[in-house]
Amino acid sequence: MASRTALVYDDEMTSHQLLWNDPVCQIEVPERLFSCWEWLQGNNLIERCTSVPVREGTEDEILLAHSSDYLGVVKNTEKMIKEDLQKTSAEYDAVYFHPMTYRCAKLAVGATLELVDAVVSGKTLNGMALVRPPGHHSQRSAANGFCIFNNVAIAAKYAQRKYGLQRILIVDWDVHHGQGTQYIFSEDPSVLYFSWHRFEHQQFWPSLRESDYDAVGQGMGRGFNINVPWNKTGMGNSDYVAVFLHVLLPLAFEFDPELVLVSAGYDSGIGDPEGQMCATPECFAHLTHFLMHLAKGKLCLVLEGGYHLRSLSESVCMTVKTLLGDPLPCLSGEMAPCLSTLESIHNVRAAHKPYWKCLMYEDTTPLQDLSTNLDQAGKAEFTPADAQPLTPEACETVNRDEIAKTDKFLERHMKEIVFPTPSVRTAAAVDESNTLLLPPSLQTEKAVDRKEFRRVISGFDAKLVEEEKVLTSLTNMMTVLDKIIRKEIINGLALSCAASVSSAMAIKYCSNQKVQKVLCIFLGDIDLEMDVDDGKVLLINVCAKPSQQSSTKYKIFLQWKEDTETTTFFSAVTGFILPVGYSFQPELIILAIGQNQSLGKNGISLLISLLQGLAHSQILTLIQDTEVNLLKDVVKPLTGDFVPYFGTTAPALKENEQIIADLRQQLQQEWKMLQCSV
Ligand code: X5A
Ligand code: ZN
Repeated sequence: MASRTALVYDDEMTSHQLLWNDPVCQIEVPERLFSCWEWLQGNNLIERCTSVPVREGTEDEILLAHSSDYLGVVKNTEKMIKEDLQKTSAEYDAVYFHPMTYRCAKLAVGATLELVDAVVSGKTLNGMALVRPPGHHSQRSAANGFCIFNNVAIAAKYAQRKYGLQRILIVDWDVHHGQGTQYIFSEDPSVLYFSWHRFEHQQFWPSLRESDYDAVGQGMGRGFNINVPWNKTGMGNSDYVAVFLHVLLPLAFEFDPELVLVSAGYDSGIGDPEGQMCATPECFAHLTHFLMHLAKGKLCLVLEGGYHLRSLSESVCMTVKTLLGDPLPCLSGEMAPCLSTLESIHNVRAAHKPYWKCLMYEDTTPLQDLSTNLDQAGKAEFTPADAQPLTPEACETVNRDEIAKTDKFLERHMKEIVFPTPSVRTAAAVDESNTLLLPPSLQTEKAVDRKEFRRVISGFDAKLVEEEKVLTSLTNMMTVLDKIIRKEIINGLALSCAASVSSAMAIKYCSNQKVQKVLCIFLGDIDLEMDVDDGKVLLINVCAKPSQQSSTKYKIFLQWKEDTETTTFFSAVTGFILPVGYSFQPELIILAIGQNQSLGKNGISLLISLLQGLAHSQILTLIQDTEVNLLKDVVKPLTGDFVPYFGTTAPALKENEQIIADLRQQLQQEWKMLQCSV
């Protein structure tokens, strides 16, 4: 069977290389590509993907984004001798040509288009193209920043032409601003371009005024260009995820793309000499995971930058593993975005408020005059290697030491965060009458009547063990939970005759088993007092009926007017539930679906799917038997072969947005990922 993930690669693209001494260009080496390939091989990821052969992009395809004069210039370099290559290179900023450059650049375009064909035609769900030279700095008539043809821009135009796509999202997570892509689509409302980039108040290359947050697009394209400037180096996992949760995802879901293209540069990863950022490889798994929820999962990643070979390769592996549907490692590090990030998030949200319904209730104005005051705030400064003038040889040593330091860090780090994947992903325990509702491939569990289980149950309430039906339902639940805790399965579900009792018991069992932090999300009415005050359990109750209780740090009540099942819920998920979840960093998740929950099936499956970014994807789902019709919709996201789809997320009711905003305000000092303003 063809795998759901395409991989496009050809080692011929390693033949483009620098032939003279140039300190700016020397980091863009052929090994970048080969090292990714080797690392994928070492992790047995290549055989798990559908391998797609590369081809040359045609002239017509290149002309979708470039002028014929410029195509002519590049074509001419094929026959040039070194001196002329050097001369042509010097006409552009940070570019080198080699006799094989034209050929490789055509292969990079063709590889990207083959990937788009595989994904849009439905041959595969998603995929990645490993290409050189990169593309996102390349402009209609200019090479720039190691880029010859703009692979991703051409791909977007190609997908529009060939498949009639009307909305394409381009996410550029490379650490540099893809100004080339921005220029090509700045007046085009059919392509939403998002880029974050090292900016440092315009001090960092390419040092353009139009890389700042207030460049929102022009003419018809106003609102369709999103720039998030990084004004500090040292940005890490929490900064990246905060920008996704509070900027990209709300806008992207409202945009409702039919295809997502990623300018996947990994110079935004730890150890990169260009980026000087701190995001660890698993961060890219999380970014990928978020994007897999758009466009019915149609996601194409195309390599751009990334100059620390180990960091680049580990991050590419994390990306591909996630595309394949493997469980995600937990995001490491302290989960709190820095002040400078909050300033950028605030500014870009303010700048885009006129164009996006999801931002319309913001009461914000840009903070540009604060930025200089904030200059001292934010991340610990990196000590720049060139603080005092160094000889070229000394420079070389410093760089080598820096590279080795990250190598060592990553070797340890990856051992710490990646744990072996259980061979069974999902198991279910439901009573006989309901097994028919489950897909035949699913592993079903029979309740195991263990002394230990009985002890927990009778310790909670002695009467419960006497009722056959209740006892079975609770032992069902514990059988599945126990397997999750023992890492025999990744996630599971159980039907319950009383979701409140089952959740309370599941929490108890976790604490007996020394599971330190449990996130319990309860949808619907809870009809007993939950004992969650020891800081080991965080309860979020999403309920329709207004409760008198007010929220505390570990017991949060989210209620709103029932009307808008998708919209309100959507902003609650990205703007509240996930930020709290990422701040808490649970070891295990209990998701209970009780009575009177007012959410639609799409909402529930989206929540289940996105929650798999937390707790190593370990989720126990409890469904009250009255809600048994939701069984199928719960199983699909758990087994991972389904993408919930919403359609565009229309404007939410002001009162409901206000409820979420107030809660965010109340709890953002406790759960720092909730912050989206300074
Ligand atoms: C694709 C890419 C970076 C160019 C940096 C020039 N280009 N200083 O990462
Ligand atoms: Zn870059």
